[in-house]
Amino acid sequence: MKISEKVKSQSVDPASREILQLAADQEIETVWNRLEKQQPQCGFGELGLCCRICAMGPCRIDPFGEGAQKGACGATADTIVARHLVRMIAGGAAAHSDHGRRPALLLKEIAEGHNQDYTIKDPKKLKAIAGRLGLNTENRDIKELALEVATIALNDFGKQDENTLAFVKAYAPKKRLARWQKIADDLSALSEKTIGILPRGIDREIVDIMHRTHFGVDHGPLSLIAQGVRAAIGDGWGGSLIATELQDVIFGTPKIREATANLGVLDKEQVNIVVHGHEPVLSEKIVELAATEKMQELARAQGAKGVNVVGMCCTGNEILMRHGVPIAGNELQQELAIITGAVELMSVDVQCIFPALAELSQCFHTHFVATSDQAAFPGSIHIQFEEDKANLCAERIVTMAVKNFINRKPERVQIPAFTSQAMVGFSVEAILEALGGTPEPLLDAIKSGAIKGVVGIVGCNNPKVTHDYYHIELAKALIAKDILVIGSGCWAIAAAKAGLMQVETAKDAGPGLQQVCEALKIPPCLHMGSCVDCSRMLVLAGALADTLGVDIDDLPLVGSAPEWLTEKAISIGTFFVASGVSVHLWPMPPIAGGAQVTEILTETAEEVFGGAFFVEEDPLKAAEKMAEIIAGKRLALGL
Ligand code: CUV
Ligand code: SF4
Repeated sequence: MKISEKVKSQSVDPASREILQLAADQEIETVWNRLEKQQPQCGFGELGLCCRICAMGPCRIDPFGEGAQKGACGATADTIVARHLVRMIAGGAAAHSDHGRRPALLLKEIAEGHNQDYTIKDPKKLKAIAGRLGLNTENRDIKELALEVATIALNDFGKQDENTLAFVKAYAPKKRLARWQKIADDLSALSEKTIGILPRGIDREIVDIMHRTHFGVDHGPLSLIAQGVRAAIGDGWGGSLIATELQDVIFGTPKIREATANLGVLDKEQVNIVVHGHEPVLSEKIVELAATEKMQELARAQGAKGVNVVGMCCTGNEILMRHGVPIAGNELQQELAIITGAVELMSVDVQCIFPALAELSQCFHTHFVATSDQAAFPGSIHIQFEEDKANLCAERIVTMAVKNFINRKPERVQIPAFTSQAMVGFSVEAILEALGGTPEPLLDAIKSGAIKGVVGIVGCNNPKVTHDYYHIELAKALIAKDILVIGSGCWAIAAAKAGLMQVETAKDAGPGLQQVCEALKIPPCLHMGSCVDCSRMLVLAGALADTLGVDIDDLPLVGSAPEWLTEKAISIGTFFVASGVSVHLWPMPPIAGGAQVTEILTETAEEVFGGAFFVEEDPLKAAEKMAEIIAGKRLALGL
């Protein structure tokens, strides 16, 4: 198939290119076409200079200094930019944390015997969490312990006292906790206004943002950003971490395993079900039910060879990490999967799901099934998921997919013949196990310089930039510099598809990293999971810091979101920076209209937290800059 230059500029992924070309030839609309129709996009919005917070607005600030320099209420450019930014953090923290609430509620239901469809698959992890929280774990009934852990987690969401979240206290390194308190004290003294950094309640910090960004409340850029940081810490070390930890308890902690990635995992001869979204609660059940003899038999009765469940985006990452379920693609491949004509059913829950999928699926035989009470998609089929009837719901969905097989139009089926093998499942527990039980070997490799440092890459695709190009080029440039790359979300899927998660890829790493990878039989890029699993990276960083007796910002670590798109990515970037890890972003976030906000994020943050944001388009230059940051940290550590 001949691929046009235009399609080549849209994606570097060969499977995606094939389907994009097919879509172009058949005039099937995708996100790229719709984004094109949005051009030129609003310059005020791009700079963050548009405010719609009250009905005197929308107000805009003239970035050239000629027209209006204040909103009708008198809000300055920096106020408007900061308010908008922290509302993005609130959105991201809310999405992650509300996700975390689910496994917390489910664990409570299981512990109390109210849910028979789920069990506690990893009691060892439950004990480890309970131990961190300071609970007595000796000779305890597992359900009793589960109830205590779930109660503490749920309390962290809704508690009203001024104390720091129990999970933050239990997981963040001691030095960082003390630092956050000191930062709050210093900033309060400096501004003569109380400023808090340590989160009190996961939900509360998000509500606090919505309150203080309401018309006529907080107008101080620093004060606003500090609250953004507080909510982001409540996300990373709170909501996201609770999601990860309790999902591990209920579904099992990921172990290292082999899996397959890219659209080629769709099977011409089987019923294909794509699970897309974020929460594993239902997708786990779909995987389980699809594998039953009853469903496989039903599939054979329809003329299919069986039922093939594959993942997409972060719910895909969840079942990939825990069961090695193949992953069909990342965010920009959600439409492409349907355009292959081989998907009988796509089941979605929450987050990162294009509403366009409803109309698109109607052009094919695909059933597009929404399942969450929080997420409606006009034009979809809604099958309401309820946790206490999980098996029934999953069976309904799988049956519906199987029965749809006869409606497939073979002449419309085009499955790209591209797949890659990937070694996945690098939870902190799995990494430590690969290292022989302690972080010492990794620290030794860092000390000796075999590994110069670690970069965590996260997040998203964005059709404003060539799909997967930044993810892959950045990772390749880093491993060549002996920098170990870890990561999650859509980056991890991009890396898996590009073959970067194979032990053999170590040959493309620098000599030091190559040797370490070959000795440990691990790839130079490690898949740590979904977006909420960014908390795994925090936990790993905390373990390294505590073992060395230093703070996280002393370590040679950098973060990046090179194709970021969602508000969640902004929250992730913020909790990395707050934890002392500098973060690279591309594309440019909507802050350039606020000089003071930009300075706080790119300079002041460095002094305060030991990490700051930086923006760079060129992945090679970004890798250079990361290597510089790492070299600086190594020097300061005396390495
Ligand atoms: Ni949660 S948040 S586009 S699926 S990583 Fe992918 Fe990952 Fe960003 Fe969404
Ligand atoms: Fe305009 Fe102020 Fe209202 Fe924003 S809050 S829309 S700047 S008047």
